[in-house]
Amino acid sequence: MERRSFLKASAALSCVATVTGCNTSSDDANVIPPTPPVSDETITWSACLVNCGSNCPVKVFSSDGIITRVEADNETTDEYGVNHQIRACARGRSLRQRTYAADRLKTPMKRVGKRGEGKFVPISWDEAASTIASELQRIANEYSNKSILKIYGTGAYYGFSSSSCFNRVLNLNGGFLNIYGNYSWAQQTEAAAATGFSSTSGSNLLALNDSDLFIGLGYNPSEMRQSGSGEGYDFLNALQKNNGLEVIMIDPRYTDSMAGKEDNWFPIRPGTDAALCEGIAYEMISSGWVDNHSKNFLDKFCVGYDKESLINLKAEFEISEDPEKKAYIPYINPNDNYKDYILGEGTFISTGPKTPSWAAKICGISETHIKSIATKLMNARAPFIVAGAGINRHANGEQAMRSCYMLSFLTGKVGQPGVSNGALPSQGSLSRSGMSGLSNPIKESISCFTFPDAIERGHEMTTRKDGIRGTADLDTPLGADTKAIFAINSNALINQHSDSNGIAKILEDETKCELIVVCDCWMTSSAKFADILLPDTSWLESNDLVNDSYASGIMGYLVAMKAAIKPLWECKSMYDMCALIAEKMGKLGEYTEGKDEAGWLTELYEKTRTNSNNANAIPPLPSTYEEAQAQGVFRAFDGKTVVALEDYINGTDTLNTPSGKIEIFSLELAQKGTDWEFDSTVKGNYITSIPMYQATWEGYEDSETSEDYPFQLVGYHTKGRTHSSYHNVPWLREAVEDAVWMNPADAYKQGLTQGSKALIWSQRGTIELPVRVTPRVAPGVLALGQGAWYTPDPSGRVGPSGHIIDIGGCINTLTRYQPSPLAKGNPQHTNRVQIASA
Ligand SMILES: Nc1nc2c(c(=O)[nH]1)N[C@H]1C(S)=C(S)[C@@H](COP(=O)(O)OP(=O)(O)OC[C@H]3O[C@@H](n4cnc5c(=O)[nH]c(N)nc54)[C@H](O)[C@@H]3O)O[C@H]1N2
Ligand SMILES: Nc1nc2c(c(=O)[nH]1)N[C@H]1C(S)=C(S)[C@@H](COP(=O)(O)OP(=O)(O)OC[C@H]3O[C@@H](n4cnc5c(=O)[nH]c(N)nc54)[C@H](O)[C@@H]3O)O[C@H]1N2
Ligand code: SF4
Ligand SMILES: [Mo]
Repeated sequence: MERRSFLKASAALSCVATVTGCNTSSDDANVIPPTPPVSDETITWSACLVNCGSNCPVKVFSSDGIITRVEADNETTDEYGVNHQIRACARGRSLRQRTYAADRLKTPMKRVGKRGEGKFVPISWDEAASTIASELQRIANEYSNKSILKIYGTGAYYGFSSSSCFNRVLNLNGGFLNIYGNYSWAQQTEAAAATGFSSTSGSNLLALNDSDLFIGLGYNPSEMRQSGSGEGYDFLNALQKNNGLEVIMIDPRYTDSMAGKEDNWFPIRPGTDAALCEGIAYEMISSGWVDNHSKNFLDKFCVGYDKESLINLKAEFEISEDPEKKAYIPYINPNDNYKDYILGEGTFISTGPKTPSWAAKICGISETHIKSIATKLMNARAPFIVAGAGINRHANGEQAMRSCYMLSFLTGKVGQPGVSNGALPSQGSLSRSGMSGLSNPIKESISCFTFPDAIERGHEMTTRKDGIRGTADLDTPLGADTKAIFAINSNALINQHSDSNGIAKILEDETKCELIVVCDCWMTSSAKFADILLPDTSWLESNDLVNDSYASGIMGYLVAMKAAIKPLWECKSMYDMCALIAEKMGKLGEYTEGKDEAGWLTELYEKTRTNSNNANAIPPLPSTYEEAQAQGVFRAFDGKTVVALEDYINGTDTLNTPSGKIEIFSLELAQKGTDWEFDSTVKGNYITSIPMYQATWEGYEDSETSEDYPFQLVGYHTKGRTHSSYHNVPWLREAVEDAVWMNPADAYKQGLTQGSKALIWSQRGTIELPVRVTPRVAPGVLALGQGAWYTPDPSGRVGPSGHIIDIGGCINTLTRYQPSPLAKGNPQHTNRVQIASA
């Protein structure tokens, strides 16, 4: 079929004028054009740019302007560690179906119905750009530039043409409110920084070769880092290589990272890892083992293990000339030390000793097992511990991560071969030059998760109450409500944020946020809330230079992407659409700096090519971008073993904490815990200076919700999607079932059978999904892959929560919007729910 006639055919099949009623499921496959003869196929390199931590290259076959098939990288070799293949997972391989999906956004559109209703009419690019430019100017003048917010969005890890394009436009308009943190690691970033390192600075997985014990808490690389060069493959190879390694996994679910590769799986209740770690710590401390084996390490490299260390620190700060150190003195309370807390001594007498029997009642792992984990840890020559980010995405995520980190420090072996510090494993990466987003005159920032508060009461938000950064002092208000939102490759407006029903209600009120611009490729749940919808080109229609992204395991690489096909329909690249907006603002020259997209790419390629970091890692890149596109992929497996905190321990590096040591007692947390204000009606909403198990709202021990909502619901990152991305690909919906996992004992009690439809509800909403009865989930816990698309039943059916049932099965219909105490991050794995047959 010719390209023209294909376009006609697909326009007829899809709903261009209004998208209401567009079906995004089974008949999407019909839109894929028939495969032309193979003989005239051309091959170009592209990449899958979702936020899974990798940017896998893919080979795109096309013919006569139509993509015929997509293959994973099959160049080089599959021998691990020799610049091996970077094979795309099932998602990357389904890109053809995703590119031609019926719900692709085809033209710019403006809303005609109520906000969120999903009724739009097509408009010209000229109208879209003029409206955005004039609205931006109006909102900045009428309110403030701080009223303009670009929310968190990670759907496309483009090289040069991603977030910087919109940043340039917004900065040319006088700036916008910044965001800090992310939905991935908010709590652990703060937890690790307060302790003295970065949350991604663990030993790399090559170091696992020198280890004899691996403990993974909430660590599932086989599912969340699926790239052929990714962390999951590194992990698998490390396990295969090291026969003497014992593997202990702690997770409410029996994950793909286990599947027979573990020696022991201990199913844990969500949100209770800190209790488990304290039970283990009790064994290590009360037996005298720590005193005999690790005391020197704890004294020399850490503060806060015992009272003496804090008395000494206080004395040191008192004689110091450094005003910053002096300022911390009032916050140092030597009674708040870890050892006394664990043993239930000193001021902690009323909290009791944190014995394995105490811990077992909370975390659900038996006393015997807790003792046996402690014994193994004490006996290990080189223990390698990783606390995954599943633990951080909880109401008590900050302190839960700090509690897990403690296990490594108690062994006193951090810095030695084969040992890690509990943080996520370090990864390799190649550098790629990017386009500047220009500078933003606005200095204030909010935690990305708190955008609903910024809409409702931004004017009064402060550091003390809301963790605002960049204001003059703790009580200076932000001073502006959010009036314009840009959701750029983001589904966090509705789908990926918590309490989707709650945020929908806030957004529906046009007097609050006055402008919502969404730039996406598909009609997602967030796109339905746009006032102006901008259709982006997809990756396979793009020229770009990308690197391996931020968590691609030990391999680093560059992909010189080449568009396989022309932009479909009226889609435009972000660079070009932002140029139109800049032109309407009268700032085209400042936006382009005299270059078109190809000109920028040439320049950025040249900078990347001559970057000395890359020059050391890969053979010289070809001199022109066109030549680079012909080769496609440039890879560099860095076989160097990395050991966490090695440089600090051997004295060649310092730490960034106020004490310069690993802070078991965090001075920064002591200060914030005292000075910040917390809503005391929210259970567990406080900050402590030492890691302590925190019972929280909707946690295992929450008696307020346990009767009506007897199950804990934990979300996870499923291989069927990357967040909400790829949800609309029928092949993937067939390959990975969307169902709520339930333990057979629970299913029997609730009268639910395999595959039966169930309603699951919380205080905030109801979803409908099939049940997967499986011993792969702990009793009392339900598990659900996050990212399915929020879809209130068009028939208006109301569920037991009193809300319209979400037939899309989006977990965020159930989650609570309650920023965590320190990071003000997303606690999306903390939920209490009820379930019954639909
Ligand atoms: N309950 C719960 N919620 C969660 C999580 C959880 O574990 N549980 N995880 C959280 C985490 S860790 C994260 S990182 C966030 C992620 O949340 P988001 O950043 O929203 O990520 P995605 O859903 O992958 O993608 C966002 C959007 O990008 C669009 N997109 C994809 N490709 C392109 C493109 O080429 N151009 C444009 N313009 N758009 C494109 C997609 O269609 C999608 O609408 O979700 C968070 N939400
Ligand atoms: N396939 C796929 N891969 C992805 C993504 C995706 O959506 N799909 N998203 C990417 C992104 S942006 C991110 S941030 C990462 C997320 O990566 P992670 O944050 O590591 O992913 P999760 O699946 O949320 O959590 C990991 C494991 O922790 C477990 N867990 C949850 N709560 C607890 C707890 O309280 N205690 C213990 N011990 N375990 C717990 C979960 O069951 C899960 O098996 O994944 C990335 N990779
Ligand atoms: S989803 Fe991740 S692992 Fe899969 S192809 Fe895309 S980048 Fe690679
Ligand atoms: Mo994430």
